[in-house]
Amino acid sequence: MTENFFSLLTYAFGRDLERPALLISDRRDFSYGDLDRMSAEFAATMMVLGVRVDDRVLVQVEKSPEAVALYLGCLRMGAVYVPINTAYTAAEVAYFLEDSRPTLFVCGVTDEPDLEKLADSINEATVVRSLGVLGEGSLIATMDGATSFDIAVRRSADIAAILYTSGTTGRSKGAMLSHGNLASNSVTLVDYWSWQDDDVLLHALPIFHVHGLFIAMHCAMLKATPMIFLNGFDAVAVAAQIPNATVMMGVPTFYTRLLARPELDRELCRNMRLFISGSAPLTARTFESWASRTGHRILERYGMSETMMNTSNPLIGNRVAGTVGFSLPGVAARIASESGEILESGEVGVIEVKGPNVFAGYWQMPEKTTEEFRPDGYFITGDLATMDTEGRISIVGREKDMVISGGYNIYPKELEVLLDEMPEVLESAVIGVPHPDFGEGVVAVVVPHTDQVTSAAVAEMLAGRIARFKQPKVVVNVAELPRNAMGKVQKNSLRQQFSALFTDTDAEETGA
Ligand code: MLC
Ligand code: AMP
Repeated sequence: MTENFFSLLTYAFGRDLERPALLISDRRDFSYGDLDRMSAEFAATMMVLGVRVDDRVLVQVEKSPEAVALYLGCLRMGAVYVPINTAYTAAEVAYFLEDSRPTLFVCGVTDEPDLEKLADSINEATVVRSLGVLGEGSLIATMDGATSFDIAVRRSADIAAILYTSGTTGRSKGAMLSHGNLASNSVTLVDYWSWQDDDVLLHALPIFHVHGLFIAMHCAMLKATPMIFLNGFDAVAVAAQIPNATVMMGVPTFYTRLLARPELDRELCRNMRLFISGSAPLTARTFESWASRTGHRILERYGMSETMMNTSNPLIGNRVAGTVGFSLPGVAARIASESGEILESGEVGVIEVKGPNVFAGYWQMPEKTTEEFRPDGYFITGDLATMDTEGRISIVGREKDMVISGGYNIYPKELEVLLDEMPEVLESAVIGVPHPDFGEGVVAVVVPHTDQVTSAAVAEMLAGRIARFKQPKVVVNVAELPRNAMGKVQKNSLRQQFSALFTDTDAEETGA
């Protein structure tokens, strides 16, 4: 018997292959039978291209039914799916090619020739194909029409996907998620959120992170229920689809942007059963405004690439603003000090988790993996939290130096290294401060050698080197960076100093 996660999915699809899976406004609907057939076709095609069990397939493609089927095809044939953000530049892609050593790299249509050269310079053995319907020689154009493909035998511990999550020292780490991880977390969530046979999921998230790829899609797929599949988040389009849906999952920015829409009210949400938020903190203000406008209390949950979901507010029972609820069934969570001492309820410490959802380790980084696990198997998340006497968890901060902007993680170190290379910069510190749209906005605080460092100069230096969403929204010049007695930059003090930068409209860009 196989423990391939895909066999659980096909079992669900098989109950009615005619059921709509993906509802797309400008294309035909795709049924679960279509996804099943297309995944077999992709698997057969990848096999011809040389992909074998355990080989990595690096994927940087726009959201589409074909992209979903490609993911399923990888599961089906036992290849390891490695999705990356479509906003990454070629310079960033080079790292993922180098690190994951894929047998196949599937990219967008337009960038194929450039990326083929890039891949070739890194590893000649990597085959590059665009996914596109258009490109000659694209993956779809070379499909051989196979409609069946035996599901590869996989054990629960075998790796199904690698999700890159940036490292605090700049190098991205690939979190290896097993078939067992995917299966346990999705089965738990379908049950915990009581997924219904007649649920319709409003899906406007990207599908290269765990939120959109695993949490949202797996819940819908395990019950073979439809997804309204939107390519990107547009508040007008999402609001227009709310009456057709029963569940929505989103990052807090989705909710704040929807609150700005005048049509958002109880009537618009009349068919909704559940609004779920995660990937970044949902403020109590957004929670309360949403409740009063729509009558729905948003269910906040907490997770990460390494673990998928760890905790959730209850479906039935009190959803408390500013908390992420209780550890999910089968997941153990505790709050510990830096040295690993387990703390009393109410004390602030790092959340540590253990369970069948917790990843197998970082791809080719055994030391890093060992560092982030306790000897008794708990994974150290790096998130600071308290737990009350009932087990309810509230996240209060992060031990890791990381900014979460619109649900994307940005690692200051990655930017600081580049800023410090600028001849006009003496030193820099990158921080996140409250931002009305993105939750946190990236600010580069720089100490110039002589002349002020302008936003334009920073933008020019970063162009093509890192994705635009990571780039500072504001550059601030200061005479010196605050340091403690050990000489370490005090980012808390900078965060405090510039806390009103995006909320105070009179703030000057370089006027610190
Ligand atoms: C886009 N931009 C951002 C940004 N997204 N800037 C900062 N932070 C972001 N998150 C910038 C672009 O670079 C561009 O800048 C401009 O905004 C317009 O780009 P866009 O693509 O049109 O933006 P928009 O569609 O408005 O995107 C915003 C968003 C999107 C919030 C809808 O970022 C998004 O879908 N976020 C979800 C991320 C997510 O899925 N996270 C899950 C991680 S999993 P310029 O300068 O070029 O104009 C995880 C685990 C868990 O964390 O628990 O779930
Ligand atoms: P990623 O590495 O992209 O998977 O991001 C995971 C990180 O997102 C976690 O470690 C948390 O810091 C953050 N996160 C996810 N959900 C929440 C939440 N509900 N509240 C606060 N932070 C969250």
